[in-house]
Amino acid sequence: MNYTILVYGLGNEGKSTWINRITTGRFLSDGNQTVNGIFATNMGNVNIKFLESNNLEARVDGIILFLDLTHHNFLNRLETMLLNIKLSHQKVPIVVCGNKSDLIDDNTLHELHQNIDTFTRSHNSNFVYYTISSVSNYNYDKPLQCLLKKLVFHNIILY
Ligand SMILES: Nc1nc2c(ncn2[C@@H]2O[C@H](COP(=O)(O)OP(=O)(O)OP(=O)(O)O)[C@@H](O)[C@H]2O)c(=O)[nH]1
Ligand SMILES: [Mg+2]
Repeated sequence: MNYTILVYGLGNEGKSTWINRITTGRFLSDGNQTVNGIFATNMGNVNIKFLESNNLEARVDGIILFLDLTHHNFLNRLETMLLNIKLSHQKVPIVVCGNKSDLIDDNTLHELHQNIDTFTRSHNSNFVYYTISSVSNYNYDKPLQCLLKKLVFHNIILY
């Protein structure tokens, strides 16, 4: 199984750091535009090409959108980025990562989660949201797990 996943977002959101964390386990922020990873699963090995870009033109199987939780106007930025994605990718599964949760206190995080829940319900969007951190490793593997479930099951063919 081979998939290409676009790791999408503006600058400094933590895209390269997460790609390094998920492919090598290390905390490293510099990185190439493209990194290949092989993941052992109960359905066999899955080869993933992670394409880091703020460009939506490439044909990809899934998109992971990165947004830094510490930046202002999280929901506005989320809405804008989702609209951009929808213009060129209508059917591709999307996972949104609110990143750098280690820098946010629990009360602010709780409030953010409530706002994101409301946003998700009112926008009838087809994305899945995770709060993550590449520093504390909180939920860092969930975005890939979630996308793989959607991609692998989508491709199952009954002979
Ligand atoms: N505290 C904290 N810092 C993080 C986390 N993830 C990334 N960073 C830091 O955020 C900064 C930007 O990370 P990058 O991974 O380079 O961000 P990027 O989105 O790839 O940025 P560009 O390649 O410039 O678009 C670096 O200083 C990272 O160490 C996190 O979960 N928590
Ligand atoms: Mg980068």
